[in-house]
This record gives sequence, structure tokens and C-alpha cells, in this order.
Amino acid sequence: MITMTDIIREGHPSLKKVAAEVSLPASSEDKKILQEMIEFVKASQDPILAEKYSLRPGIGLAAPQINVLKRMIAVHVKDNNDNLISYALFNPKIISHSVEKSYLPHGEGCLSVDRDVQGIVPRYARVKVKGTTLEGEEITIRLKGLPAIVFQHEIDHLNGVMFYDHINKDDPFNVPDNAKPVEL
Ligand code: SB7
Ligand code: NI
Repeated sequence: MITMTDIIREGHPSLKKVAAEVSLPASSEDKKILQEMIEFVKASQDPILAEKYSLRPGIGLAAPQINVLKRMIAVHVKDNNDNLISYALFNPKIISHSVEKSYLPHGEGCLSVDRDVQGIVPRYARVKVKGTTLEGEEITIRLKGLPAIVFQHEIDHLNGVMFYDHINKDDPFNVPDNAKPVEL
């Protein structure tokens, strides 16, 4: 099982690298890693398991964060309507996005970053993401609100991009034109 000691932190060179496409159909080894990733994200939100294994709550995880430089992400988060958005995907790709931007008013955090970083992270308000599930099915999902932000955060990890790379250095809380806050 994945625990916090498996998660690499800021400063580790792997977090700055571009991860490789997973060759499909996925190998049983790649499926096992992705399965463990989604289980980690779920466990991190379970008060009993999080306490037992000292997990920091997370709503997503990207394979580079466990030093696996492959394009795999796990997301487990509720949307505005309390619907669970739970996906483990190989080779996720944003195939289209809104012009409108959105951001979390309190900024973002990351399991690979052990400090508070102040500032807003402008993201697309809506994204359409294509990817392949653990069952080998190619799917397209439409996301908005917090789930859209989490998918963009995770896909950034596959490209060696950290959330703070998007924060305006001169004015961290500056809101770009056409960006609206995500209501949680
Ligand atoms: C806030 C938190 C996350 C995404 C977007 C906003 C996920 C935090 C966990 N991760 O570090 C996953 O990469
Ligand atoms: Ni992160």
C-alpha cells in the first residue's frame, strides 16, 4: 500500500519531469500501481485509515508523486452536487476547455509540498478529459468546479508542473480577467 513515505517532495527532480505515456493495454504492473494510487486517495479521506497510517488527506494523486514517471492519475472528490467523481486514468488528456477560468479562493496545496503557498492558481473553469480506465475503456468526461481543478492539478504533475508555477509572483492573489472563484 502507498503511504506518505512513498510520496516524493518538492526538490526531487522527478517532479519537474515530463512523464511517459503508458503503453496500452496496460501491463498488470501499471494497473497495480494505478489501483494502489486510487486506494491511497480513498484511504486518505477515511478518518480511520488516515489516522492509522498518518495520511494527509488528498483528493488526487499523480504517478510522478510516487516517483513513477508514467501518465497515470487518480482523483476522488465530490462535486457541487455531492456526487462522487472518482477516476483512475491512464494517459489522461485535456481535449478541450472553456475560455472562462476559475480558481480556489484559498489557493491549492499538494501532497508533495510541505508548506503553505499563498496565492491563487488560475485554471480552466471547465475541461473535457479523455483517458483510459483500469478496465481498459477509453472514456471522455466533462468536469467543472473543484473536480475540473483537481484534474488540471494532476495532469500538470504529468508535465512536471507544480501548482505554484501558475501563481502570479508579483501579486499572488491577483484575479485574472474572466476568472471566477469556485464555490465550495
Ligand atoms: C487542491 C488540492 C489538490 C488539487 C487541487 C487543489 C490535490 C492535492 C493532492 N495532490 O498533491 C495531488 O497531486
Ligand atoms: Ni499535487
